[in-house]
Amino acid sequence: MTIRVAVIGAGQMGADHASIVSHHLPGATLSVVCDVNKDSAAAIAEELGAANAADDALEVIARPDVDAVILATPDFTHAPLSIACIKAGKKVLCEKPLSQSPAECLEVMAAEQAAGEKFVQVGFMRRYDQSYVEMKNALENGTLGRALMMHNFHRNVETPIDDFTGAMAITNSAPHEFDVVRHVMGVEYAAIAAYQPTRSDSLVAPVVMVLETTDGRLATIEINNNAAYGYDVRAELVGELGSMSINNVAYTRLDACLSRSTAYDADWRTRYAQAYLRQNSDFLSFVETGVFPEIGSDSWDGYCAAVVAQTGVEALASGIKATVQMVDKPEFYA
Ligand code: ISE
Repeated sequence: MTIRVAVIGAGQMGADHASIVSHHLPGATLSVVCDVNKDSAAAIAEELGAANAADDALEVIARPDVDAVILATPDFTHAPLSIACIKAGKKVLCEKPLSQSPAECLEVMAAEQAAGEKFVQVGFMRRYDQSYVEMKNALENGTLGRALMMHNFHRNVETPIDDFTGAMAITNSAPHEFDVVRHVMGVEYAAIAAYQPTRSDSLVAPVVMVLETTDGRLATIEINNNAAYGYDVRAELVGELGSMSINNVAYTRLDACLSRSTAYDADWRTRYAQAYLRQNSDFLSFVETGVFPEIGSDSWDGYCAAVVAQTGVEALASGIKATVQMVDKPEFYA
């Protein structure tokens, strides 16, 4: 039986997810494209052959011809719409973040626990990128020895929206690293410090964070949303026996005119195209089998990212290292 998928949110990411469902998930059908701007939804639905376009998210979630939902709506809608999916008995792939509010993440967790099963996969797609897969495998097979530190660089060409702030570098961009460092190293965070240099212009300056884990390891994260030169995400995992680095991925090198060069991606959508395919395929399997994907991010992961992001914003504002305070992990998410 084909899985009838509704994509809610017809912006950049919604269009990308709708295209993946339509072209790359053989067991799925793009049933509905929904957006408050119905014209935007209709344009994508027509382009991709979806049967329906709509403008009411709650109505779409309740539709009997919708088996699963992908949420690519504005961040503040993610938690309430995820809860609506849980109550409707529909699995949902929720674009990151689950919420920027830890309290809202706890509400999603409470709804899942009341329903007695997981319904929410959070769209931290970096876990599916081959670079982090290989890094985690190297750690787990003992090649690196015990992990000590992980250094992370996350650079965008320019801020995605005009009124982007240093705090948003922490709440919008850094959650990818907050999640993938936890996933690769198998750690939880105890404290975070955050710093910003001063730019000579009015652009948002980078944010550099140092995170301590509950078991004595460290992570450093640089977020630079105005790197200018290219979309450049790298990392190095340092173990007691060795280290593994993630280089910027370039599938080709140009040798011409007495020079050698490789190109950067313009943004995450092309750099992580394969990771999105893997993530969305895993989500479809989750819908078909009810078995949560082994490397997928669940609502607890969404909560952890929200808590450390909120704490990081506090640390940036105060200039003082802040303690990460989380609820105990429910057995339900063990
Ligand atoms: C954006 O929202 C993403 O999720 C991208 O993966 C990230 O690189 C970018 O910095 C964010 O703004």
